[in-house]
Amino acid sequence: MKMVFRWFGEGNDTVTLEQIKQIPGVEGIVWALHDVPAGEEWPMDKILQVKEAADKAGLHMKVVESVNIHEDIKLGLPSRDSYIDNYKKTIVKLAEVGVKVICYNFMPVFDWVRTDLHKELEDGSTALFYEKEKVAHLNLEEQVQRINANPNFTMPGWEPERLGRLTELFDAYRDVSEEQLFDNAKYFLEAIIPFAAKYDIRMAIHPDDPPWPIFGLPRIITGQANIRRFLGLVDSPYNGLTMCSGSLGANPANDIVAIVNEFADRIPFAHIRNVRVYDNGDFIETSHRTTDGTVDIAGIVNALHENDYEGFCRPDHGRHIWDEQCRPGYGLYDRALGIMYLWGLWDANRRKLQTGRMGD
Ligand code: DNO
Repeated sequence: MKMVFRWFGEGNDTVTLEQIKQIPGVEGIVWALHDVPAGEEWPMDKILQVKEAADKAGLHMKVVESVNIHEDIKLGLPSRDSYIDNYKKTIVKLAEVGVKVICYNFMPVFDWVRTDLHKELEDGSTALFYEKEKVAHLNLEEQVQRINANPNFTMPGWEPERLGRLTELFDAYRDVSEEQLFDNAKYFLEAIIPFAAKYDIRMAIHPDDPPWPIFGLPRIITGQANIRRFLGLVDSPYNGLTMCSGSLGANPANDIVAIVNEFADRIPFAHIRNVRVYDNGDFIETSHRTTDGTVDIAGIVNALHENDYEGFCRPDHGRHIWDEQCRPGYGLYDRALGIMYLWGLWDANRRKLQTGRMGD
């Protein structure tokens, strides 16, 4: 398991590369050019700026999250070919700086969705929260304004230019079924996977978050059967999965240990975090510790270890603790604690394997 840490870039993150470097076992950053709109080719000079900063800090940049997919590709419009061409051009440049994994998603219009970015937990910390009932009545314009209220931070998936076209996008998706979304994904994968293979970059689809349709938009990366179908659309090790325990775990019907066991050799990247799911379907993001949420984090790490997992791993969203002012879900403190918990589980497994006795 190779530990990495998400970094949103100079001036776009409260966490510094120097701080990341001091978290035990972290070898690289998970990065992206967040100011390049989906569908555009990434400029090499900006990629090189990140490289220079990462090199200076002694961190690698092998994992990109995300190269976002233009809506026309997801909608299957004729213009998709030019956006696919741009995607390929970006792949070529990323290969040049040593990128090995591209995490991306195939969610129509929105990336992750929450109703509250700072919901208070019993211990006084705050965390991202999803209230099922509220989503049914959410005023999208208000939510967009709230998310974009801090002009210093762009939130991935909620970029102003994408959200400026909300009505138009909803109209475009009105007649797109899940089946069509799968067809459109296949078209994209057939064009991209052989190309990514040539450049030795593994594509890693991120599950939908939450893993069910919202706002009447279709969502397909929701659970084990659909993941199997997606990975089978183009059956190649380069068509991989970002195993995100928090996204999949929002639906308690998802058996994530089983997902890890079935797709282990197709998982180049893992996002590990916990959520507590309530009886009414609401969920809140908790600390990474297994007993704090409803996701079996220990079981997931055990399963990764049993499968000799050699891919990349990052802690995912953390709570906001110790008065940290940071991007929602992406502070330093709780994610660093999460990493130490993941290392604890991992090392205990390793020791158990070496000695046959846990704790020796
Ligand atoms: C949430 C992230 C997602 C992820 C994208 C991948 O914090 O895990 O935004 O980066 O869905 O494209």
